[in-house]
Amino acid sequence: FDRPTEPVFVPKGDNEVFVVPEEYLTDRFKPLGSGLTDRVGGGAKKITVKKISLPDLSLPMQLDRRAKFSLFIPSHRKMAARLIEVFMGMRNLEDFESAAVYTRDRLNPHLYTYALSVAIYHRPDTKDLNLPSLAEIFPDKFMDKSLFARAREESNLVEINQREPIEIPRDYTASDLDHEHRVAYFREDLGINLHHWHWHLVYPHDGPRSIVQKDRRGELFYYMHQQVLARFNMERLCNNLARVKRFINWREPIEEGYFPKLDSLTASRNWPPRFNNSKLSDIYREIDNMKFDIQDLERWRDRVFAAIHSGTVVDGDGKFVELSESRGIDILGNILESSVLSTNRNMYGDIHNLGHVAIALCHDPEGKHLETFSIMGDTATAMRDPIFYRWHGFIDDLFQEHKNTLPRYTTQQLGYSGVRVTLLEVQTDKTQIKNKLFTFWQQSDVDLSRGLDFTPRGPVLARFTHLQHRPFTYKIMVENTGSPRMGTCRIFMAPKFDERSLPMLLRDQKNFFVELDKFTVNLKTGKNTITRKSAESSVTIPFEKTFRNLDNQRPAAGVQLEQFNYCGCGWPQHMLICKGTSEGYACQLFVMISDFKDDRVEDNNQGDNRCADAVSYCGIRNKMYPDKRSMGFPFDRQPREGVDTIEQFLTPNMRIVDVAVHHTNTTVRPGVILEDN
Ligand code: CUO
Repeated sequence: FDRPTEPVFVPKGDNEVFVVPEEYLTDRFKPLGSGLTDRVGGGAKKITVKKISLPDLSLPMQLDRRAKFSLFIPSHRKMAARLIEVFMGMRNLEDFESAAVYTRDRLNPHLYTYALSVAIYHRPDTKDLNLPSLAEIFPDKFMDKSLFARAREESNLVEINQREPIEIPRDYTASDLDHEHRVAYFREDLGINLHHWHWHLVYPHDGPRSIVQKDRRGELFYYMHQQVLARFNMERLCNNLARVKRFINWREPIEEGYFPKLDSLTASRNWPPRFNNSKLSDIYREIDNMKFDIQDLERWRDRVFAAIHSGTVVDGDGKFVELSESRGIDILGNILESSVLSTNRNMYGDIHNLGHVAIALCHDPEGKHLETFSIMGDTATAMRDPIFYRWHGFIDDLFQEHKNTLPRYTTQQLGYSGVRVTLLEVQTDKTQIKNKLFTFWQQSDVDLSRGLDFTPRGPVLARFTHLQHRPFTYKIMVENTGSPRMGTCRIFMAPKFDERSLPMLLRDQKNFFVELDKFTVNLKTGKNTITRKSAESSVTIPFEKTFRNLDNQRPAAGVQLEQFNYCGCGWPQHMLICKGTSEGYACQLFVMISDFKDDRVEDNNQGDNRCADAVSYCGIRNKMYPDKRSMGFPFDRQPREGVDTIEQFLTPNMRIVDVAVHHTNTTVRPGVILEDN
């Protein structure tokens, strides 16, 4: 993975180098002969690469080495699917390694890194390997371009042990004259963007069916992105912005411009900006082998609406498939995204992916200027752009349209007879403060050196500023009048008031509820006290997995990468709650204990629990989604007749409490122990 544009036989670390068969060299290097292949500094470990019969790479080779790669562009998608197939098809680890070495110098580095990551994640013999952070391999997708010149200066002039981290200012992409900039810290957060890249890596929409077909992947596409919107909306409300306006009229100019200020280190084209009031056009780009009209998108959208209202979709043979209460959302997810599991791509098209493309290419829809796509075209960067949320607002609206047709949950389905929640509170750790949460800014460092191909080598750190919160603990008291039994504890939080400071109606508020945690509890007869720490959340990955603690976790010489437990899918812990306001932002915390016998999933697969930090948004590798209820339960449907507020919605096994989120505008240095602030 390291230094993706350098030839593979150049030593990557201090301690190892690949020795490749001569025919693995590209045409440029072949004449230089075998001397090249074992050109190593003293003492480095040589890894001899096995000669295998070479796979047919003609398809993925069509993408230029210096082009950009987008999972949303159909022709790129096919190339990636082919390369994944090649990697997945290698019979053993040695052959896989050999194929990876051979392809690396021939293929586009972005395409290569994506396909290699998917293969490592899905192959049984590499599942123990952990992927390096994409922010380290392609730092140019995550940080300000001015940084790289400074990094070059630092690494050329300053000895390794005297180097200082290069600070990235918090406000580099825009000024507060642009209202949307108030939530730039959310959109541009490193951890959030890494989560999104990893999610799409774990749930590829194309490639061999064996890796695409995962339990409820279409539903998870809906739920994960719905939660991103809920979180973003909450963040907007506490920054005095109205909720996201869905992007529904594609003929209208897009009000929000965005200038990413990212610079591509590896491609010959940079990330183009989008000016205010840009308009979409029909796409006809021979260079990408791609042609579609806005009208195609509209036609597909109308067909999906019609399908939702009739309760059925039509498959490729003209047969009706019911959008049932339990399976409908999963079917729709695959249709809308779309994935290769779509019931009928001819009929329902490829709405979400091509929407990303139309937006990403609105500055050069016909390729006249030889420009390439903007950040909306890459899953590692798309969430930086305000339009991402407006586009997904439209996509989510289609899902909600389907959810609105489903029967409402009855009190019987929501309740848990004999179980009553008698107390819910949350306490900031190491204080006596109850029902107040605290946020502030923190700095963290990322090592850029894997991704920078200039010498001299050695770590070069970039220093980010991101939101952080003081850890807290939930306390829940439950009375059980029955025999000992199990329950699922579901914790959500939502804003209490809308944009006009009026109490929210539940039919609105339900879409704002952000999942904070979900876990199984054992209830004994009588009184039970449940405590749970914010860091244990089932939606997040620990802070250290987003920002590795560089001093403690840098691999010592000889230590293999697999000793890092780096499973990147999961919302970053430092973004678990919204920023709040200085005077305290009013939220409602909600807890529900549901009946475990309705939640339990029978799954005898061993699975892989090491990457199971963020199961709510990412599932568990090689296992079924561990909760039988609809994702988002109990807020995934309209409330029952006569229920207007969350208070009226409650059954005895639920409880709410008012919580205020307070923000202090101070910044703490890296590694400061949070509880002591
Ligand atoms: Cu994750 Cu639009 O699906 O980006």
